[in-house]
Amino acid sequence: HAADAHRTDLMTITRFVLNEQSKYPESRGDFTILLNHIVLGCKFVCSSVNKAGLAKLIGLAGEINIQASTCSNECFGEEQKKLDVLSNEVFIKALVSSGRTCILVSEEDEDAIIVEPSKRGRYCVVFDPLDGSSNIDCGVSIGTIFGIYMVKDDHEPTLADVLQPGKQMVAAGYCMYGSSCTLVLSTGKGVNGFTLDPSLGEFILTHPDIRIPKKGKIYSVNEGNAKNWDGPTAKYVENCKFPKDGSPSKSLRYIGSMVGDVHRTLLYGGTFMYPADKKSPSGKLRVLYEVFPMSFLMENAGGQAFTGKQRALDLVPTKIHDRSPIFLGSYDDIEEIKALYAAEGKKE
Ligand code: P6P
Repeated sequence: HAADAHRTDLMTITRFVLNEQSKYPESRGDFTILLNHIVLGCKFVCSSVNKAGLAKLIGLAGEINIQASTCSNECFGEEQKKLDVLSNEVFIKALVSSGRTCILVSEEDEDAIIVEPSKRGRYCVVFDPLDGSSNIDCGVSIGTIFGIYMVKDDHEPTLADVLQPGKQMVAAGYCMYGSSCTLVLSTGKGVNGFTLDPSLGEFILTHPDIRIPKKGKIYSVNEGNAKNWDGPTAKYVENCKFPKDGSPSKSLRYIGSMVGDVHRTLLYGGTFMYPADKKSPSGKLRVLYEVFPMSFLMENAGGQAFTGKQRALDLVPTKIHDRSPIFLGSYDDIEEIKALYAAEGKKE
């Protein structure tokens, strides 16, 4: 009954990672415990995001949570926390309580969080708890993005432990809150996608061994910044619209939510770009918890990630909220972009 196997042989994300980790005899299950706490955070955010629309509808989200007069006093004045603030608190609490982290960097917090000694472990987690949250009200997919570094020993944690090139990450992933809740993860050996089955409260393997098409028919960039682009970016986008070799034009798809744009690029192929421009010479996206995790996934799916100057994962961040330009996606498409930048470099 092979056809029924998937119905009875439930490959949950925990089981999947346990299987992967069991290949390392020295593994003590710490990573699996850490991941389970990240998964808990994602389940919470998924349920809150789904309710946010409803809460907005019945007038709860974002305003003072005024209950019917029958409600006792403590209901009045309860401010509905913004979803990204709430998500951040949930992830920080989940990660600290895992007892497997020593440093946390969140898009929501100016400073890194050094975990108290009694709760410390060997992992540093960098994350954006709710990337694209400005899109919640219009129902566009948003997501949590995370990257994981491992420290070698239990020295007093410092920022140096997280100001590491992305190639040092041991794992990275995102959870997309859209029509379904999909968690895409890589631990350095390929990329796998899991979809939350709300009836089970489990993430089930639905996209085993994701491989990005070698070449794509889609480009994804905010064309509204075109007047500020540098030469190579402008040339690449021009080639997408008016191919010199007479091939069909590419389609433009851009929803302005990185997780949604990257997830489509990973599954369908093509490129996602947030280039540098005259206004923002380092681009807009953050190195640690947007550029590195998505670049890590792309390379593990057979794609590439380029900053305009170098392989994205080779970048060494100097500050925890550094930004970088990013071009990521299908291997051959990124090769074209690299060639345009190389040709520009030769002119200078
Ligand atoms: P722009 C969302 O605010 C975000 O950080 C990413 O999720 C998204 O890719 C990007 O900014 C969109 O930026 O300038 O095109 O609106």
